[in-house]
Amino acid sequence: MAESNNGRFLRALRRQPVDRTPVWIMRQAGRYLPEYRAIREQAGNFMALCKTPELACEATLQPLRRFPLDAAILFSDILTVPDAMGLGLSVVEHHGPRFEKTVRSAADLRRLGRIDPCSDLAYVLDAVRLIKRELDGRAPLIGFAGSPWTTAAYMIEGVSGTDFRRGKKLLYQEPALAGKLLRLLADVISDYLAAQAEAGADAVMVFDSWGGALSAPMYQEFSLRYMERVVATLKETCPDTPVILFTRGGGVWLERIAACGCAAVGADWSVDLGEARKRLQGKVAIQGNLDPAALYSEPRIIREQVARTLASYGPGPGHVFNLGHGIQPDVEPDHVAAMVNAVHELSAPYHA
Ligand code: 1CP
Repeated sequence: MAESNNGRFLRALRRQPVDRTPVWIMRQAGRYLPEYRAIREQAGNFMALCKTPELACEATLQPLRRFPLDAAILFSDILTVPDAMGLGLSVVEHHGPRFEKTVRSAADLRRLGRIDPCSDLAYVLDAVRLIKRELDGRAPLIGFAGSPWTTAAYMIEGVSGTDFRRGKKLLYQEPALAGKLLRLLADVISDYLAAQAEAGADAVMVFDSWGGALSAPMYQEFSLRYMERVVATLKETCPDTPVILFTRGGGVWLERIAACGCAAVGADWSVDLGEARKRLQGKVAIQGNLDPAALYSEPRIIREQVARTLASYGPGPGHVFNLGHGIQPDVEPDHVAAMVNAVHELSAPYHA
């Protein structure tokens, strides 16, 4: 019997048998959808969209109305955390996110403190509760946050579109200060993810989008170590909520990431899923990893690319299909439909 779209994703994260490989898309809500552009305009700006639970709920549900996705992801941003810590975020069209204040010195750090997500990020938790009510069990909901390092990198830099030179410089020049900031963020992010789980998120994902910018020892010391702390805390506060860790550019470190105690690791497009599966020996589920650029090709080719990705993982449970990173804003929605349908149609034999 076909499973409901509700069970497949969570079962796959637990490496339990499924009827088809579940699929969702990083950044599935967003600018490639005309209906997203419409509500963004209605909200006036990106932060207003995030801070209005009804609109955040609508943005979350939009991709699920178009495509038979196996999970919804909360519409929000990783940068709401530093915003709530007082840095003042704005997202300017065509320029990306920007903070009014940055954190580059001990004095800057002293001005920051632990926040209470239940009050300081209440709008996110209200959105989670509203989305859960609207989903009404049709699909599970993924909550998320940035990793401590990725969040810190934006707080130090203040703007995006850089190579995070300032953040990396701080790690080398003032490792103790960086450590204090990362410890604070690990605590804040643990509280925040636990609050999302408490409000109804069925799984949580940590986006370490800039972990791959670090050298191997720096990654261990300044990124992985603090993600490990987040996972360990969540194991105590919400032991039934699976955690997905995704380091973009982290393919070489998959074993170490998996050893953190997470349920699943995200793989970017540079990873061969079959090899990753051998390396990880069934200890965790794997999420990924079609190249987002593959969605620029015509639907026939997209189907072939999906077939290849499924074949590289091979038969059996433990795979959550996704892109290797976020979807690009200029992708045709029809091409997304071709990918999602191909995953459902072509994956059944791998679970027979
Ligand atoms: O409408 C707009 O112009 C704003 C574009 C936008 C969107 C749609 C931003 C600003 N954030 C989002 C939503 C978002 N961000 C989601 C929504 C849920 C979904 O996936 O559907 C999620 C999960 C994120 C997470 C996020 N924000 C990450 C981690 C994932 C990744 O792509 O690596 C990062 C790095 C950010 C920062 C950020 N926020 C926005 C932009 C354009 C960026 C990237 C900036 C950069 O390139 O450095």
